[in-house]
Amino acid sequence: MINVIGLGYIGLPTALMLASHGVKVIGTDYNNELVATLNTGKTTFKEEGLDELFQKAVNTGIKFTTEYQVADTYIVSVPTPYDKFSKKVDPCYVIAAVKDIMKVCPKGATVVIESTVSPGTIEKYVRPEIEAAGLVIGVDLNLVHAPERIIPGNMVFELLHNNRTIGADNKIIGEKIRELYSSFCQGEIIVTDIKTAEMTKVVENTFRAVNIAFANELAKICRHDNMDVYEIIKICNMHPRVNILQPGPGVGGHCISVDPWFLVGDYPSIAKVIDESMKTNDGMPDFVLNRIYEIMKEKDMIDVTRVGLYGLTYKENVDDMRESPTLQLLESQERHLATGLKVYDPFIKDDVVNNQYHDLNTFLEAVDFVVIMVKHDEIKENMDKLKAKIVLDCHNICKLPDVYHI
Ligand code: SAJ
Repeated sequence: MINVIGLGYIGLPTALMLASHGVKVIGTDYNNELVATLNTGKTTFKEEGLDELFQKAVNTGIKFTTEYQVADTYIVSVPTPYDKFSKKVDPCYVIAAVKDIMKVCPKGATVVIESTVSPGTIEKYVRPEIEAAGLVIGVDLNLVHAPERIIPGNMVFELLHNNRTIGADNKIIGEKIRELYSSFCQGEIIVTDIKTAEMTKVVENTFRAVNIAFANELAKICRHDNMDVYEIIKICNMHPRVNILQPGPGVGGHCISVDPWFLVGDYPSIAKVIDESMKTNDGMPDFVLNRIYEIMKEKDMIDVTRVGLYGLTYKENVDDMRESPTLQLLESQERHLATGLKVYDPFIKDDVVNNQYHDLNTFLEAVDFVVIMVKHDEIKENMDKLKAKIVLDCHNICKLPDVYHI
């Protein structure tokens, strides 16, 4: 039996995937409300194919609870935030989960940590907890790190098809966990050691962060000297060895905007490119805010309440707002003691910010200037409604004439 600890964006789909492939699974989360929702038969976030997967898993007997279970394998998918000052990973949730597991687990159980951690975290923080409890690692309890790679927006497909990495202390346990993931994973599964697995995960997200930062920096250079960054990237990408990503209003989500900081925190005197890249990405919401003021000035517009931000989520077609560039921009606006920007996102039904709208048409009636912060399909399908507006398109998706870009 597998006990999946933490039923968030990664733990829930993983638990459902295992259960729907015939593995006996119980999902545990300390959040009563979340567990109650799952037990009423509803998923807790939107993701293509998740509801169908949920139904399948429920039919094959998955259970959800707030209690830790007696199981032979535990999969830990809890958040790993970073400390805003030191930039280092904060492993408190992982440690708490391992401590709770040790209260119930039988001798010889395996703990698989899926949460993203910086290289050495398991060595530095998790092993000592287990040893302090008087358990011998490799005898009483086995440790494995199996970082996930699925992308929000395409999670179910990627869970099935991505290659995976398993880090383990010894081959036998590594192979055992590889077999568990093979129950659903059609990709290649590599077994390595724990520290290598920790590093690969952080490096993958850092690679993307640095590449996005490069695109964002190009956008700034091009803005400074009035060049078309999109045309330039398009042409450069026709070179056989160049593949530049797209600039945008900032980098959000709980991975790419967080994980690279772990390396800066742990290796501050070495990780210079990464540090600068993260600062470049983090500066984008402010850059957009400046663009808004510049364009308002150009258009002799003085009423900021006639400006609307389209999109609140961290990227297109998901309902996840964590570290979203729009939220960062609104925060920055407040720091400048200016407020009044209107906001709308089709994926956010609750009121989460001031001046938030819940219907596209009403939102558009209330503003003259629209800033496309997120390229949801909805706005792509309704571009003609922006015809009479001033538009700042942060994603280069609007083909109307006289559109502004970052
Ligand atoms: N973004 C850009 N320009 C681009 C691509 C993305 O500005 O060209 C922005 C997005 O708008 C978004 C942010 O970057 O705000 C991150 O989005 P994303 O789609 O690049 O990635 P995530 O954070 O949704 O998922 C990433 C993925 N990692 C990699 O692609 C290396 C995913 O595979 C990981 O599983 C996930 O992080 C994770 O959980 O670690």
